[in-house]
Amino acid sequence: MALPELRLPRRAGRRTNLGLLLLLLIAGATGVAAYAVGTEPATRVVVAAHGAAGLGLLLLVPWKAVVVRRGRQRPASTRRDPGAAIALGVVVALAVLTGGLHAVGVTGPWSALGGVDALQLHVGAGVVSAALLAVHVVGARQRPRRADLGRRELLRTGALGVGAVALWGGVEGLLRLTGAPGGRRRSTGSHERGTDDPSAMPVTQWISDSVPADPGGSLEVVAGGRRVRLTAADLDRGDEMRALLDCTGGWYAEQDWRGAELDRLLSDVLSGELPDGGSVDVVSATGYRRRLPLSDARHLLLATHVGGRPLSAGHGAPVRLVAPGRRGFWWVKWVVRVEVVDAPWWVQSPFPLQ
Ligand code: HEM
Ligand SMILES: Nc1nc2c(c(=O)[nH]1)N[C@H]1C(S)=C(S)[C@@H](COP(=O)(O)O)O[C@H]1N2
Ligand SMILES: [Mo]
Repeated sequence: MALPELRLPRRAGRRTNLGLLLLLLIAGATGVAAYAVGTEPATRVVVAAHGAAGLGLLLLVPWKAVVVRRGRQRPASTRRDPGAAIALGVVVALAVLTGGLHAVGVTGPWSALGGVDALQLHVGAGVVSAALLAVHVVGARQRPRRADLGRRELLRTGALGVGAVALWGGVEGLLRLTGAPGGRRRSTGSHERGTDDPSAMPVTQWISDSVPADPGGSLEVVAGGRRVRLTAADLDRGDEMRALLDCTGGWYAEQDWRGAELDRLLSDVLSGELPDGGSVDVVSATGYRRRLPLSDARHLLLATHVGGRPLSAGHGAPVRLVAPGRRGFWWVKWVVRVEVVDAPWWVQSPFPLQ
């Protein structure tokens, strides 16, 4: 590498490492948060912070190179086994590379890599790097010190933050100026795929779910001690909603959906007002399920049609949930049961498990 003359004082190495640690922790936290939020401006803020933290790592590469070289000059007996450290460097570099590729618009999927795309590699690298980072930090000699929170250190940290945000802003500006596909992506980072053309919209499963052979032909609604069975024809009430599906896999599409508004459906079943609190469980034929606050029911649709035609099997026939403002994993497909429950919506796994 360059910088052969540069002889850093001991504390500089420590500062570099703490800066890298801070950026990695922010990247990991905002990466996960980016999947939990679905509406502006939260998506914009979280995704911008994520991009800045990830790109900010690049600013520290020249210094880290010196720290690494100095470590190699130490007597072998005082050195740590570098295996985990090298692996960490490789997966973090892979995360930055694949995140950048997705952002620019080089998204894959690549058949040579078994059909995985840039964002799948990216999230995989992010998760593996979290595990390796834990090993690396536990084995490190460095412990927190009072001086880490001194005025000088805070100023330096602030300068790193400003540099990181400026780098992210520069990349975003360049994508727009050059007309790269990435310049047109949503605030979540997703690229448009198949708006107003459901057959061009990807069919995606969350982790391990698959299109059921027999999704059943009816829906069970359970509320207020009643149990009602409805057919897809009963659900085609002509309620319409234009809504945008934004998959955490990095694509989005806006469609005209048609079916039954959930709150009206539930008040029919209850023959009256919905309770004030509580939640609604939306359960798929496959067992996949999500719990949403009942107060959202007014904005939710049980859709039987999209773009004026019945849903295809892949897109959730005979009925699927449409949940505007929520990421794709909330849009339960092949719905067989809708049940009003007392438990709060957050009593569930934050992300589906299948
Ligand atoms: C080591 C941890 C990680 C690093 C260093 C990292 C770094 C990055 C970088 C550099 C970008 C490109 C940003 C841009 O050019 O604007 C990016 C994008 C992205 N990352 Fe990560 N990331 C990490 C972990 C994660 C995790 C765990 C998730 C999700 C669970 C995630 C989700 C995303 C998404 C959705 C994008 C696209 C955002 C956009 O297009 O602006 N990342 N990441
Ligand atoms: N039953 C079930 N519903 C599901 C999923 C799933 O795996 N199983 N995946 C969700 C995810 S992650 C997304 S992005 C959307 C994708 O909808 P589409 O396949 O119609 O594009 O469905 C959601 N509904
Ligand atoms: Mo998704």
